[in-house]
Amino acid sequence: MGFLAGKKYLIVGVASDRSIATGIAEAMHREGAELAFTYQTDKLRSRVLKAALAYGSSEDLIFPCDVVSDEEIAAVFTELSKRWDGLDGIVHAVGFAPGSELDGNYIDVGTREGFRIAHDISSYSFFALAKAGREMMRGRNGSLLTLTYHASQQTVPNYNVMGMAKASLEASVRYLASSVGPEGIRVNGISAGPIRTLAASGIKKFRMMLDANASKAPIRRNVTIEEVGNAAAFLCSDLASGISGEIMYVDGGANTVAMAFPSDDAEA
Ligand code: NAD
Ligand code: 0WE
Repeated sequence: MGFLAGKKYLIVGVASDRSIATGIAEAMHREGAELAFTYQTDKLRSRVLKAALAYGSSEDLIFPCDVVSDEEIAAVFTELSKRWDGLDGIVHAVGFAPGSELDGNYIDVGTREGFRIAHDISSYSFFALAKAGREMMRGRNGSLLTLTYHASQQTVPNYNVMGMAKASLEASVRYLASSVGPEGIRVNGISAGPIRTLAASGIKKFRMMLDANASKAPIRRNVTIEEVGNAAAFLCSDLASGISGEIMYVDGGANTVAMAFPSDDAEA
């Protein structure tokens, strides 16, 4: 029996079969969890349905949800509570800033509106889902999980305002953990290394970033959505009952290296 047998989770952030949320759904399904999903737009519905069916879910457990809308977020839990008597956790794998904010020197390309959108979609939405899902998680030792990136702590070219939004999201993990811990809910984040997903497509020099990261990482390669999925399933499970307010790195150790020689292996 898997370590998530009998547990029910809502997954927010599937957009393709390469989404980090898809890797998480796969691992959670393998460990016996029941899953519900949301999709951002009608255009993405068929892809989310495909993932839902692949991971043991069904058409009546997928819900529209643009996280900028409190009404749509509320409707997800209204509908979900008609099908499930409770919820053991929410996975938030959502991030967005206008494309123009992620291409060029921060002080040149940054705007007030870009800042607002990045923080609303990438950080506030985690809090909004936690607030709306709180009632369904009551009395079940639930767990909230989000996805972040190390550019919240150290600069990465072009990540710009997303770095601020991820710093806010990581602080939100700690404040939410402190806030809902007394009711048994744990809150954590996974800081993933770079992975080629839809959110990474169109990012200039992403190939170079992947290569640089692989050579810096102690494991000398990039991580996969399956590896992030396994860590996510663990953090959401009772195996992680002592872990809350934590940002766990799943980046092959890249964040622990201050300096790497590019030709390390060749010269060894
Ligand atoms: P992805 O494009 O597959 O997923 C991003 C998701 O965000 C999509 O499902 C999209 O529909 C959703 N989204 C965006 N705006 C939304 C809105 N207004 N309402 C509802 N949903 C919305 O890309 P991904 O890489 O799997 O991203 C998932 C998370 O992982 C993001 O938070 C991202 O910042 C984080 N992350 C990604 C990487 C990477 O290199 N890919 C590394 C570390 C962290
Ligand atoms: O969090 C992310 C992706 C964030 C993202 C990506 C896009 C592209 C398309 C947010 N908003 C948008 N908006 C769009 O219009 N990552 C961790 C992946 C990523 O994105 C980068 C990276 C890495 C790594 C952007 C610049 C530099 C590095």
